[in-house]
Order: sequence, then structure tokens, then C-alpha cells
Amino acid sequence: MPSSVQDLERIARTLADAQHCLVVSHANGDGDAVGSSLALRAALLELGRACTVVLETPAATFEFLPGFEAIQAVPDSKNLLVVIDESQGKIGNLTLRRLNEHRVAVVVSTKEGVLTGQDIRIEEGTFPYDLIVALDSSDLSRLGSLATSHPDLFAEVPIVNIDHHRTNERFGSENLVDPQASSACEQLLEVIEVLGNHVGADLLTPNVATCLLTGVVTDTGSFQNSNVTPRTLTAAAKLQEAGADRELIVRKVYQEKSLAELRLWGRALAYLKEEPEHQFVWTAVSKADFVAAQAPADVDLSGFVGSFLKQVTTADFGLVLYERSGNLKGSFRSNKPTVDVSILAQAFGGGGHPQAAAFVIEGGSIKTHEQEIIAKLREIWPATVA
Ligand SMILES: [Mn+2]
Repeated sequence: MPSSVQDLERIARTLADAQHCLVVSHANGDGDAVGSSLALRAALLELGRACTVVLETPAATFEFLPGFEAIQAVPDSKNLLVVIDESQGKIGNLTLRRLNEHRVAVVVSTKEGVLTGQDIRIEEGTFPYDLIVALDSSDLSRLGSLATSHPDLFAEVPIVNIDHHRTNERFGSENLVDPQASSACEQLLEVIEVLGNHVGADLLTPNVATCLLTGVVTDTGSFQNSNVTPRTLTAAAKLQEAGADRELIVRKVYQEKSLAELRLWGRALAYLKEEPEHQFVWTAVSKADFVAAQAPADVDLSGFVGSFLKQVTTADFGLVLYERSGNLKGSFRSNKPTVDVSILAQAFGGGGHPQAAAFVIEGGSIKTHEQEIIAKLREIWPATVA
């Protein structure tokens, strides 16, 4: 169901009421995750609110987006409360005094009666955030280790969940889940417009627009995928009108490739395999390939399936398997509007969209899993009768 005006207004009111928002999205952030997070940050800063973005290993491709340098790997912890019991004496003044390089004292002067150490207690305070916004994430485990390593944060602070994955678990205290949206960025544009109307300010600055257009462009495979609707194109037109730097996005995302990345793609192309009976193509890139190509370990090969394997007209879908951080990652792209690869990714514990989906086998490798994965695909992907 597309979001109703009431849904958008409800989310906008919640955002307007928050003083310090924590924005999170899935690990190994792509253009939609990083773009939507930084767009929301820029809009909230414009509104005079505080905003912290925490992402686990966002793709370095998106370093060009305004605010990327402010992304934190971990959230700020709870503050501490120094609680003073004034029944024996009244506080006159509180000051900070630096004692040496490592020690600072809180100087408490008394204006009436006597205060002693027994009247002072340290208590656990609160998180600095009064709202969490999760973007482009179907469930909290997608955030990487963030939710599991900060369980109190996610239990205590209300969560707004804005996402376009069909499999979204509606984990938020408020949910804006719209599988018909091309991207979280397309949804967020609508939210930011309503928020702007609500507070009487134009929040769609050129920086916000550039971040949002990045997510729309990358999640639609440059407007090639079947998730593009008239609403997507209207969103893109609005963003361009608002000053989005389309040229910068195209250059940084599609044109600038390092020599190492091209060498890696060369190895992936050389290994390309075809399964004619079952109509799919796949390739596998090992850790040794990354080393031989002198490519950084965080190169995201899903772009490779999008650029090359999609061109194989005889295939229903393409798959690239690659080893990253001790795990085996699989990235699917559908080559036909009728082929839903999210079902295939789900068979390996992953998920995604009909046109683009992925899975991770923890501790997996090409050597131990490639044949097993291909055998399973042969089983689940029916051979078409010519
Ligand atoms: Mn997305």
C-alpha cells in the first residue's frame, strides 16, 4: 500500500517533535541506505535539530555525499547523572575544574548547611537520543551488530521504521512500509515534503536533494528496473528541480572506477559460467582474486552483476558470489521483469527486492559452498521448456 497522507503526517509530526534523532540503516550501506540517512540528517539539521547517523561499514563509493564524514560507527552512550541530595545543605554553584591531563573535578559549593560525599550519588542517565529512525532496513538484524550490541538503546528509544522491502517486519513504534516505492529515498522525499509543510520551511535543499536522488538512481539501477513508477520519475524530477547534483552522482557512482576494481571485474568476467538448462549465469570472486587485483576488500560486486550479467539476454538472472570479511556473499540481479530473485535469496537466508536481492553465508567460502549453492539453484529454478 502506498503511504497515505495521514501516515506521512503522523511520521512528520514525530520527526518534528524529536530533539536529537539517531538515524540508522543496514550494514554495508548502499546508495539508498547512505543517501536516505544523510538526507534525513541534512533536513533535520536545517530544522535546527540534532541528528547522529550510525552506519556499519557504509560503501566508500558514497563518500562524496554531504555529511558522509559525520557518520559514526557506534552510537553515543548514556550520560551519567550526578545526583545530589539537598536535605543537609543547598547547592550554591557547580563548576568544572581540570586537575590534570586525565582528571576533571566537579566543584560543588554549598550556600546553606553542609554537603558531604554521602549526599552525592552517581546514577545511569539516559541516551542522548529521543528518537531512532531506521531507514531501508527490513529488520533490526540488518543493521549489523548495532542492535544486538545496544539492546537497551533499541528497547528504550521509540523507533520510526521507513522502508520499502516487502519483507519488512514492522519493528518500529511507527512504521512507514511501502513496497511500491522504488527506494527508501523516494519515501523519504514524501516525508521531508510533508515535514517542511508542517514546520513552514523548505527542507529540500540541494544537499538533501543530492542524497535522495542517489538512492533513487542506485536502487532503480539508473531507472532500468521494474520498480520505476510514475511516482519515481516525479520524485526524480522534483529532486533535480531542487538542485540535486545528478552529474556528480553519475560520475561518482558509475564512471569513476579504480584500476583495481576493473582488474577485479576482469577476473569475475573470466570465470563467468552459464547454466543453459536452468537459464542463469554466475561467477565467483575469491579472496585470492581481491589480493591478485590489489582491490580493497570492501569493493561491492553487486554493481558488477547489475552492469554486466544483466546484459546476458538468455539468462533469467545473474549471481555473483564473493568472499568478504570471512563470509561468502551472494548478490542476485533479475534479468526479466517476471523473475523475482528475492525468493532465490530467501532460499539462502537472505532477502531483498524482486529485481535485486542478496544473501550472506557466515564463515562461508567459494571452495566449500559454490557447488552446493549452484546445485540448490538448479533444484529450485525450473528448467524452461523451449
Ligand atoms: Mn533500498
